Amino acid sequence: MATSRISLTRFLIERQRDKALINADLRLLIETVARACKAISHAVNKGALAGNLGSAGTDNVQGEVQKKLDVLSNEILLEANEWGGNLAALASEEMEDPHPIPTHFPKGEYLLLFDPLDGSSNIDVNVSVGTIFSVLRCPKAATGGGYCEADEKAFLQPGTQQIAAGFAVYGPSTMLVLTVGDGTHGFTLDREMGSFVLTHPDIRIPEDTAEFAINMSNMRRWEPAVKRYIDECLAGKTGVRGKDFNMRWVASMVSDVYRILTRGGIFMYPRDDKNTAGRLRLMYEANPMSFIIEQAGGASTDGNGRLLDVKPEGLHQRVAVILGSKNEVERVTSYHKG
Ligand code: AFP
Repeated sequence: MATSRISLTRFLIERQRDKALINADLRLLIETVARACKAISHAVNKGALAGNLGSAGTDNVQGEVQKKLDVLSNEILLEANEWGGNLAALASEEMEDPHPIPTHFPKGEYLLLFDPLDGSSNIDVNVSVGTIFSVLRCPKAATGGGYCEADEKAFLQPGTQQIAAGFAVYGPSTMLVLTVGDGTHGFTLDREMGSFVLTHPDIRIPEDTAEFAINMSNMRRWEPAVKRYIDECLAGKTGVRGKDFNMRWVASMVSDVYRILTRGGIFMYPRDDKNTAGRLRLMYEANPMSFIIEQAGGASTDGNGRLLDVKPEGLHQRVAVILGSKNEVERVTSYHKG
């Protein structure tokens, strides 16, 4: 690997040593999650060869059919993060309750939340999927009061309290996108070296776009503000926007968000009369993605206000998500207010 290339480890060491942005425990946490994502990437890439496709024959707490890789990815993340002494508890889309650190391991001040395999309905059709994670601090530890218990209320903090967030996308290349609060940075997995290499430092999202991402099959259910915005995009040059728009919908949030980070765009999963609270999960999908998007100069709202300000009431609560290029998100917000 060319010496000019910066590995994830060097990136984190520099933020620990030079910027005091993170401490050793958080560095270990991020490196451990990244290592788990390498293992998940390997399992995803093996696919049918390892008998990893298809359903596990079980449902998760959301009542959704679990894929074999959902269960495997969750197990990989649990096993990787139990022993480090840096976590008080973990929470996952695939588990109803928080997972305590086994008593034979030391605990730490951090809380890790994750969607182990986002977009899993795409696995069997060989479309990119990914892993999303979010890091909070124990409420008591934040006030020096020691480590919290593995109960739901310790996790119920607004997205503004996140210490770090990231996602992996298992695509043509495996990418890790990360923020620790000083911008958003992209790393590419070098499979020969087995390490993530900094290839997209300081990602900035264009403030304008001509590309939207939404599941159009829900159109009849949308709120008027969303309907107005999409109708104007579809009218293109002939309408008030005066330019034509393109549409993308991968149905893997990690892929749509990564595209928006690289070339701009707006991602919308609004509430509707079927998904009355929205479809995406606040704590381990919307919050980490919103932190990443804001750190890259974009914006994220639930239609009423800044998404990161939403006060959580439940670990698996759903939320409406509109995020991406700042000027477009602000336009949709103004339509909601109007
Ligand atoms: P799955 O993990 O169940 O496939 O859901 C993926 C997701 O949470 C998010 O990644 C997509 O953007 C969204 O749901 C796709 O939803 P639709 O299947 O309704 O388009």
